[in-house]
Amino acid sequence: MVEKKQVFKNKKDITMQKKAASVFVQTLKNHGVDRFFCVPGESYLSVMDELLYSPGIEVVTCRHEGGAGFMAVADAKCTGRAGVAFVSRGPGATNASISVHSAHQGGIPMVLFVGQVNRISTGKMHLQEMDFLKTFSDMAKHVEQINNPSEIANVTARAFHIAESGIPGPVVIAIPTDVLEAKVNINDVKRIKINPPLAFPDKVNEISDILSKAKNPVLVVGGQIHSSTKAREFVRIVAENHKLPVLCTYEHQDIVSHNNIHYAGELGLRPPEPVRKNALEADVVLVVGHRFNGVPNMAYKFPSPNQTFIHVIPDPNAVGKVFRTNHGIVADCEDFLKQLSLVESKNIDNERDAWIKLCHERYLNNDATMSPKNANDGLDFAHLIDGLGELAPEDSIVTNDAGNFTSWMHHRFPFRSSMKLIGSEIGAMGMGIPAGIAAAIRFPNRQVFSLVGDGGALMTGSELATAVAQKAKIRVIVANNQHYGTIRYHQELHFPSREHYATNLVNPDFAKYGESFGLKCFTIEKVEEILPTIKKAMKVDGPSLIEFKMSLELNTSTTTITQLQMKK
Ligand SMILES: Cc1ncc(C[n+]2csc(CCOP(=O)(O)OP(=O)(O)O)c2C)c(N)n1
Ligand SMILES: [Mg+2]
Repeated sequence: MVEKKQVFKNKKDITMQKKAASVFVQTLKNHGVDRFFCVPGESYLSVMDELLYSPGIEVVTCRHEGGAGFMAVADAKCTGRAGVAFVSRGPGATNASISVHSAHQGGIPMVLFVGQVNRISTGKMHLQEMDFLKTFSDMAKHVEQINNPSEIANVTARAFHIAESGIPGPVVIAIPTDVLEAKVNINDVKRIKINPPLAFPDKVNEISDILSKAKNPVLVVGGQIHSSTKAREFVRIVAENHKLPVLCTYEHQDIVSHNNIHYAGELGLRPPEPVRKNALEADVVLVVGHRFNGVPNMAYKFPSPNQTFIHVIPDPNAVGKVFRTNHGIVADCEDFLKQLSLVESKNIDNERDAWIKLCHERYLNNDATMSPKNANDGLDFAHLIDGLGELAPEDSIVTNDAGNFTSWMHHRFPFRSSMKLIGSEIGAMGMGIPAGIAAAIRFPNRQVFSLVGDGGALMTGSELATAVAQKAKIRVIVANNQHYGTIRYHQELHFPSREHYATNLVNPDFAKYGESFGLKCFTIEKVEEILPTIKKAMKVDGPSLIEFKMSLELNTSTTTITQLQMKK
């Protein structure tokens, strides 16, 4: 029963006696927060209580803070705004930390609120107490604990500003229980309006000239522009106007339609040789939106010292950090692309069309997109990806977990820029199912396919209960090869001719597992079952799951276990 909350004696009391939790909730709303993902805890009951009287924020109750955090990251990828998660003290925060790490390296805006012990208990190793400033200092863009109740609105507003500005990232805010419950005499705070840094038009013209005069330039896009529909359109126009092949960074290959002649491939994990050539043969490399740390630089080989490197990124600290940089442009990436799309390019060599065609053909004919093979121990995942490619509507959302099964998705699935790919830029297992749930709640009318391995499926599979509770129309596809197949691949590669330890898995019957949560489930054991089963799964008015009995022998889209063993 909802009871009347506070009895005020006179009007003055109303302004004097606001609960900090109340100001906090209103400040969240001012920042466009309409949903957060949580595992509740006794440390922030007052926030939940406040939401009862002040509706407008939907609370998605999750089964594990890792799931809640991944949902917040995925929600950010859907909206372009900070995704929000709420967890309780040390146990909740440490469970959620994988998503903070993922958002940090991926440059994804996120705010994680952590209920903290009362201030009087600080520094005493109180039950579940943790110094979050220390814990998250290497993982988050910013960490802060609100010790003064009067600061609650300001700090909350700044959290969103920091998470979303420059290169976005995760902000962790710890709030002691007694701070939330304190009475304050402050008002809620509105969103801080900040103009992002814009590129100087002269510099944009200079870059346009360099691109026009280049022989084999490439545009590399990813990171920050991934969640902007407008930026995708500017990428398309820039590629056409300036005659550029476009490479996409890891987990961002949906920025460009794969049937667009300008698409030159994905600089993901183990890119196929032809795609590597597209990158390495360029004379000018224009990277927009990505730090160019880690995966896309192909083990620090790209861009090489012989290539002119132009880096557009909204953070001066990211320029020249990893590579010698010829032109560093500290600017909002969408605006840079917009400006560049409006500059008329000149002096473009006629041979540029041939370069674009060559790059696209290399992508189309790369050795990772070979015809599906046969094996005795299960099906080639290529068949499933081909079926999905045939049936997925143009506005589909694909979420993916980590594992070798994704190699077919990365190299074979015909992404369109109208689709959305949501994966973890750190290759974190456990992202696939929660990400699908967050996307299905955000876009209830789009088909959402979540690709997971049998390993990842049981890392955050408990969130299937959340999918059922939320009536999220997610289609989970479990690529079941009964192994941590990726690690088995690395064992064969690096420690050949030995027993293979720790990589084979004992699994549940995934269809029965899903059914026990209330999902409609299917199993695919034959190639001819693929299309009818996907069609049936897509029609389910609620979450559905397909277990795909996959071969371990056909371990990646490029190699088989036997081939790896023959190399020994
Ligand atoms: C949270 C997390 N733990 C461990 C790893 C290391 N890892 C990468 S892939 C993988 C195996 C994935 O197995 P599965 O989901 O079955 O996919 P498969 O490799 O068989 O295709 C592991 C353990 C990781 N990336 N993330
Ligand atoms: Mg597996």
